[in-house]
Amino acid sequence: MPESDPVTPRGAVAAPDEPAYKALTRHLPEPRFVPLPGYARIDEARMLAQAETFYQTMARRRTTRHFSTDPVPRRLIELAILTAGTAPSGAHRQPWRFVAIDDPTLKARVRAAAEEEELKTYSERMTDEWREALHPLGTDHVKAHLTDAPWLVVLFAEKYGLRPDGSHRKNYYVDESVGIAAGLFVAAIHVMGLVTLTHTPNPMGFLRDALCRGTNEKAVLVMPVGYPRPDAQVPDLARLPLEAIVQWNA
Ligand code: IYR
Repeated sequence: MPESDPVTPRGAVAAPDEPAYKALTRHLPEPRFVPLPGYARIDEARMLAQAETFYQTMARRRTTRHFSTDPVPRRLIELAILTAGTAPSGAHRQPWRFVAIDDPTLKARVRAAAEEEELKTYSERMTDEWREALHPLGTDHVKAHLTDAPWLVVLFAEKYGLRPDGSHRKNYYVDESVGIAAGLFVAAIHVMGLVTLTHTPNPMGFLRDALCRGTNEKAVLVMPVGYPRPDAQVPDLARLPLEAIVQWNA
């Protein structure tokens, strides 16, 4: 049904130029639309100024492994998770779930399990090429940040939903959706003046058990969140310039 013709009743005979698949959703309720909320154009000078400021802010984001143990209010974690939850997602399934941990015993359990897996990864699972690629980043199996940081936020991907009768409800573009949510989480943490690190323990299975999540979920990232330590360091890295990451037209 063309957008410009909102009065045509559903179930009406499709126009001859309408694709046949349109008939397949005729039994479904009419989708509800509302006016785009809270949008007001801003002038170009302000757009430029805001875009420049946001870029400069994000360009200062760095990943450090050196976290302070200073506490962080729970509301800040809630706001970062709410921000992550604004991500677009396949069929609006919102297939992200966050487990926020500040219980020191649980943090210690996650750290111990992660380190056990990472020791095997760094010693046995990684190829020499991979180990060499990571060498400049100074990573190893010791994950002190998992207990130093006041919060651990574990991001799970909901691979499929579960209906009350136990049947599976398909989710779509889960990796893409969860990846976008993770990016927004990282940005939110940064603009609030905190730091996080996207830790990817491998394999991740232990997190589902330790955090009592369902088999329809898969842990994707463990993100310690906190203040950087006053002596925090980062590897000496540079980001690619614009011309290396963009092509304008063909
Ligand atoms: N998951 C391991 C190893 C690791 C892998 C990559 I690729 C990194 O960019 C960083 C670390 C770990 O978290 O240590």
